[in-house]
Amino acid sequence: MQEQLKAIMARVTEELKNIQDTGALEQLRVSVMGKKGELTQILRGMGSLPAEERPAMGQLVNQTRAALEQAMEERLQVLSEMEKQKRLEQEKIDVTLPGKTRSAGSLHPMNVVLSDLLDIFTGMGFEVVEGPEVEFDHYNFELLNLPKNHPARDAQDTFYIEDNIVLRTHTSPVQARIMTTRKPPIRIVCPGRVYRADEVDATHSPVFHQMEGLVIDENVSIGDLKGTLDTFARKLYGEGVTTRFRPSFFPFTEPSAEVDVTCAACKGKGCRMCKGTGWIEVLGAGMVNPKVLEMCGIDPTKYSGFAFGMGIERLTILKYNVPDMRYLYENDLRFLSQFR
Ligand code: 2U9
Repeated sequence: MQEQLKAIMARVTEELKNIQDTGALEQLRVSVMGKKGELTQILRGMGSLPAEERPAMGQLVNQTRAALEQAMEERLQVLSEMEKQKRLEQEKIDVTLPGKTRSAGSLHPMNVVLSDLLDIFTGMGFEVVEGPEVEFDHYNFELLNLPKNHPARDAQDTFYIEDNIVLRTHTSPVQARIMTTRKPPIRIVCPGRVYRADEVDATHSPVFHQMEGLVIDENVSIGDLKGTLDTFARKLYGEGVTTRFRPSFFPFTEPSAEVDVTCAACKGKGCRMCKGTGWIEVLGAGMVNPKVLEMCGIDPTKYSGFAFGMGIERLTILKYNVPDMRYLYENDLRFLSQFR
């Protein structure tokens, strides 16, 4: 038994030198000192020794056990430290490396313009209303005094879904819907997508965006229209900017005007932007045609109103000096990232 103990001690001492990781060390410990380990077996076998030999033998087993435990503990310290160093080496982070920059997005230029417009008009007490893009002929044309056979209803300009259903050609049907369902006073702006069967070029697209406005109340005059649009022009382009009305025609307004705003680039002196005139056309407007009021169920002897409309693409192109409308639709980051 003594020989056995010596042999175990010698063998384990030798094995410990070669062990390179804590997992293997634990395996060795279990094989020697675990429940079924060699040393444990020897301790169990002591029962078969003569009683007088047992104390000395017991002491020897315990000494061997203590010596092995110490040797293993020392090796464990060394291996743990080695493993820790290796882990630290692997997990090393170079804190001087540049970080990953997150690229922030930005509003599309037309959304910048739209939110400016909404700020200006809600600031003047207008409510924002939206409506369907697929619209009945009745709201898109009929109620707006565009009877059957009117040239603007020509299939060249309008996308028909069915005989009496179209893709709206303006946001005016949203106002018509409100007029048929509410009583004055009405003070609304209606932004949204509209559709016309146009060829794509630098200034046209079959899908574009408008914002129209409508005010109806007792005693609304063309002076109120002029004051509202002057305020709008000043808020959009700055103090000193004003509007100029030129006579025009729309079936839904009478009288009607094309509205110019002082050229923001030259403050009215005349430049390339305004082709030397000092004015830029940005709006259409007029007093709501009494026929339209009547068709929408509003008494034209009691109420009057004004309406106006503008193209958001056109306003955006003018604000940022964009040479071609198609840039607004192509989502090319080289274009869009200029508006951060
Ligand atoms: C109702 C009554 C009247 C809306 C109006 C314009 C003048 C106008 C154009 C501007 C450029 C369209 O995008 S554009 O091509 N719009 O000139 N729009 S008055 O008048 C209305 C609307 C609804 C019930």
